[in-house]
Amino acid sequence: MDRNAPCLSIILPCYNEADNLPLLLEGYRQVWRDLPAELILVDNGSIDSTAAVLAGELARPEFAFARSVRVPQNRGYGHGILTGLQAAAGEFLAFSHADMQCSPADVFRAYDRLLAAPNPSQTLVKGKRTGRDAGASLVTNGMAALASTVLLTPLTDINAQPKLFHRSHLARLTRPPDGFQFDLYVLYRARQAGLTLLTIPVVFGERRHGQSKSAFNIFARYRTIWATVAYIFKLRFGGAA
Ligand SMILES: Nc1nc2c(ncn2[C@@H]2O[C@H](COP(=O)(O)OP(=O)(O)O)[C@@H](O)[C@H]2O)c(=O)[nH]1
Ligand SMILES: [Mg+2]
Repeated sequence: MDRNAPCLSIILPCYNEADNLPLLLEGYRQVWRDLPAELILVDNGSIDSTAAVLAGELARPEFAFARSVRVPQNRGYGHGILTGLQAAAGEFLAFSHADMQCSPADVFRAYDRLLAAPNPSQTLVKGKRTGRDAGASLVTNGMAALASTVLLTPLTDINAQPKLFHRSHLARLTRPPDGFQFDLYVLYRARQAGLTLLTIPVVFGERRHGQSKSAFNIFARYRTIWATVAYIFKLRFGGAA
């Protein structure tokens, strides 16, 4: 690998997150390390002012560690992350969320954990949420239990962020789903390949601006849950892997 290539690329998919972007960049700037690393903000076909805000913020010298890629038309969360991963130059690749629910420091904590592992290139580090209310934990644990049972491999807190792995894992993502099931697919492929999965505890805060697109009301939440249940069975029995 090129000696000047970044050791770490952090991908944040952004869909209509214009109001969060200045806070997000400032959050990353505060914890940024003296490493050859890059932050890639994926404008995932946003229809708010994300493109203009990104252009303005990324022109500022203090955010020189960051760049953006744009998906012209939104195809879903997973497709946005994949676009960022494919544009990344880092030896290790991380992704997380852009709505300020996840602490920027978590990515670097995950990186420390990965480098301390016996075989970092065969390891995936993921967040595991703590301190959540009982209802949210029930859904998360139920989904993880179902996925673990149907897919015959242990999985926990599938949608916690961040996720971090060696770039060689990208080649295993041969049939990535476009939507919110992307996280499950990344973890399942890691299990299939025999990677070691390690977790770090993380706390998810409240979204700072805007609203969740996957769970903005009870119907959206159930739709997302149902789509994920269907996807779990498709992964196991329908050749979706
Ligand atoms: N819903 C949705 N979120 C996207 C998409 N592309 C990127 N994202 C980002 O994915 C992250 C999580 O989305 P969010 O709606 O907050 O989902 P939740 O946190 O699971 O309720 C945010 O940073 C979004 O900006 C997309 O196509 N749809
Ligand atoms: Mg969110």
